[in-house]
Amino acid sequence: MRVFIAGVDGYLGWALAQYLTARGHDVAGVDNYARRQWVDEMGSVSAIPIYSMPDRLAAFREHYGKELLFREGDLLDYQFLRDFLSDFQPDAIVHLGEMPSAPYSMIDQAHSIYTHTNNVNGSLNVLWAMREVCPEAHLVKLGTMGEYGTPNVDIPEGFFEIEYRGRKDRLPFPRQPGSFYHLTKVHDTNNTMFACRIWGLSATDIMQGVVFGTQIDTMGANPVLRSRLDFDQCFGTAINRFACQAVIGHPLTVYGVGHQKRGFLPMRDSMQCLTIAIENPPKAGEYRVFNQFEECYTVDELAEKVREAGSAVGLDVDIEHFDNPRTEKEEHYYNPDRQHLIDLGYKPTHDVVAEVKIMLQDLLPQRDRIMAKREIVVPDIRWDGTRRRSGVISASPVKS
Ligand code: NAD
Ligand code: USQ
Repeated sequence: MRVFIAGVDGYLGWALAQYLTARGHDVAGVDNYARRQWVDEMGSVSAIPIYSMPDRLAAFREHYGKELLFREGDLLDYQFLRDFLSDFQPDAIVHLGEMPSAPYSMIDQAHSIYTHTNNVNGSLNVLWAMREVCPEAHLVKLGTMGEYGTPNVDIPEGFFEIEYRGRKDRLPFPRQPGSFYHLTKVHDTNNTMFACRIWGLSATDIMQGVVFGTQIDTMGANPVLRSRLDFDQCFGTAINRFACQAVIGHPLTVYGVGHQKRGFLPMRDSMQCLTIAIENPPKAGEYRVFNQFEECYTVDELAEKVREAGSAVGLDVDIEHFDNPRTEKEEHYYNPDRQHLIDLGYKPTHDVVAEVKIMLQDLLPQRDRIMAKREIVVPDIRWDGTRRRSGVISASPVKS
């Protein structure tokens, strides 16, 4: 298949380009390198060193014996996007090209407006360009499990049957997101669903959980083929941050009581699931939703798993609870479905500790690089719009 990846220089995009190419697909991609600038703005670096796109493309060609057709550009530049899609004529478009951080979107007015402009308008451009130049293509749109929030009932995959005042319907499940970033994904969902309904486009809206991991098998040993891995308060996600904290001997920063539950999945499962969606497209005009995660865990449980993986590689890992910079429920019910991908053949990894051990082994050689940024590990971006660095509220008892 001909697959177009928006956001191909990113954490998931660079890995997906390789995974799909290794499976025999032809890949093209676009990126404006915004992620590199955001992390720089946070005063941080990728823990795994990343190379320039020309270097990445050369290593890609050598390793896979195939070109990755790349153009630098912005999804907000409609003409550029439409021309690229028109030239490439994709069978599938994987849209990963958005600003992905909840804390970044909460910094201040300017960052929340930027997040909305970039994400909602960029996604609208993708929909309009598809309609104009490749209406038969299948859009695989990255949404987030965070669109649903944490309701006190089970979470279905996008839609649910409801009976109200004696009448029944199948309606979109209510969205109660927890940040301006997560809200952009809800707006994208509505726009995508609408475009499918009125223009007959086909889309899979992926409600993905939090991804972790440093590598997928196809990357091999060449460092230029590695994806980035961030640990700052905005662009480091929970397990990735914990793994980096573990290698520098910083206590793992569990926010609040640590009972917040989320769906998590290793990067290799994310690649497997996205590929399943691409290779099993919906019917023409269909809009479908897949919940995509391996399993649900509390943040506390994950910190314990990182501690367990750490002790297996000789690291003594402490866990501390910090006052929560976010406004979120710390005790709640959480039971989302994820049956659609399982029905299509997804085999969840089910071994978080083994995956974290691989991460720690990859990250240990980067200890000095991470240590140099030690002072930015504890968060200071708060959901009330102020800046105050979180303090320790309690330490977890050390397990013997
Ligand atoms: P990322 O920031 O590493 O990747 C996004 C890429 O898109 C970056 O390289 C960035 O430069 C590019 N980009 C952003 N705006 C652009 C624009 N206007 N024009 C061109 N390029 C642009 O993020 P990621 O972790 O790889 O996530 C990819 C997608 O998956 C995002 O939409 C994110 O919201 C979603 N997602 C990620 C996770 C996760 O845990 N990583 C979980 C659920 C959903
Ligand atoms: N958390 C900690 N300590 C940390 C970092 C996070 O306890 O050091 C907690 C947070 O309070 C939150 C949970 O861990 O309860 C997850 O936080 P996160 O930063 O790992 O994930 P989140 O902000 O939800 O965002 C990430 C990605 C985003 C994606 C989302 C999927 O950055 O792109 O959409 O995961 S989901 O969580 O399902 O919405």
